Amino acid sequence: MKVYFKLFSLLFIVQTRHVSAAECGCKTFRTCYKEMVNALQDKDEETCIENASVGASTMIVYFTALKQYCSDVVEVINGGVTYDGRHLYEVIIHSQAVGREDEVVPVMMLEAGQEAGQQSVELALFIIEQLVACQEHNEMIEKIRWVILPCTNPDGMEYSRYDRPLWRKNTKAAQDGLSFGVDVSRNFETQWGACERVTNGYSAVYPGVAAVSENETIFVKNALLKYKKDMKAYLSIRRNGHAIMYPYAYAETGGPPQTARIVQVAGNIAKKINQRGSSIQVFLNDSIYNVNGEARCGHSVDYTFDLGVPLTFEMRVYHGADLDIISKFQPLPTGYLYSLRHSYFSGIRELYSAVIEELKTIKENKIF
Ligand SMILES: *[C@@H]1O[C@H](CO)[C@@H](O)[C@H](O)[C@H]1NC(C)=O
Ligand SMILES: *[C@@H]1O[C@H](CO)[C@@H](O)[C@H](O)[C@H]1NC(C)=O
Ligand SMILES: CC(=O)N[C@H]1CO[C@H](CO)[C@@H](O)[C@@H]1O
Repeated sequence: MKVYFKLFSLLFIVQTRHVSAAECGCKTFRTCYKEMVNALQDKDEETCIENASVGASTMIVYFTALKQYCSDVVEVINGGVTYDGRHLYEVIIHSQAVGREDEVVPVMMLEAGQEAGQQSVELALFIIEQLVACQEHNEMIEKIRWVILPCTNPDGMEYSRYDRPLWRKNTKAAQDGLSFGVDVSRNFETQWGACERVTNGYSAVYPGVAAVSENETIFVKNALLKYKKDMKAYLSIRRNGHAIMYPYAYAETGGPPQTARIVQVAGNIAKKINQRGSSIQVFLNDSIYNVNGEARCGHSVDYTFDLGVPLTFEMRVYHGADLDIISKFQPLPTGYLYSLRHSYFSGIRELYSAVIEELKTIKENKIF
């Protein structure tokens, strides 16, 4: 059995320095977060998550600290275990509005890292930081219960981090003991068998022996089923690209009425991200099928859409290989990744606004 545990000290050692609120990109720190940052700093740990090198042990340190200091607004659940024994985390962020304890709180789920790599996981951790650390986003966590699955393929992430940057599967050994890895992003049950069958376990897009055969898939599916009743939006964040994409992945979309709304919201998100004008490329909005130019089966966004969640998207972030090529020819502007990260967060805020707007419309229609 292959074991890819490499527990280096992954958090950079930094010199003790005074942390001002602006440092983690917040206008005002929440009190619990300020205390947490000061405590981490005393232990010479990196204090803003976006400065740390993202790995499985970064998450252990970060979530342990969040649980200890900010349990009023954050809950962290170990929702499963991977083949190599890594935790699959579910992070729930919500602040109870005083006097409204009985209200049903709508859920937005963000999920990252199915296709390995660190970039999407890094963005998910940054979003967690923004929601928990920044007082100015308080309304976002009062009105919505955020369920964030920040790293849904940690074995693949660690393997891609050290050995094979382009690796995109998990690392589970096949029955024959020779090949290993299943493409989690093609392992969901919606249309799992409808694409041309890949049976070669060495293929980078091997979808597994059956739908939902992987612990990672089971973990995401269980979370979706647990929250689907109140879930208004689902976003699957992946590396390699710069786009917001809507269903279907396995076929060109027809015109069910919800789809018009999805297309509209995707356009609004793209507009927000493009408005920041920070990117070297245009942030695209289109269907998953159109962007890929071919069918992708067993996709979690299609699965979630078919569960009845009204707004479901795949979001591609940080350009991937494109950025490597571009940066060979021209130096990236300073602070490029910083502003990109913040522009992606403005896209998340746009999705939040769309959900809130929809809830208002529903309420008004009930009254009249
Ligand atoms: C899958 O998860 C279960 C329980 O969470 C665990 O007991 C089992 O070892 C995991 N399977 C693999 C292949 O790691
Ligand atoms: C969204 O995508 C369509 C084409 O798919 C494009 O015409 C439109 O300009 C895009 N919207 C934004 C805001 O980028
Ligand atoms: C030490 C270091 O690199 N700190 C940076 C951490 O990230 C923030 C932005 O989120 C920067 O402002 C800091 O300079």
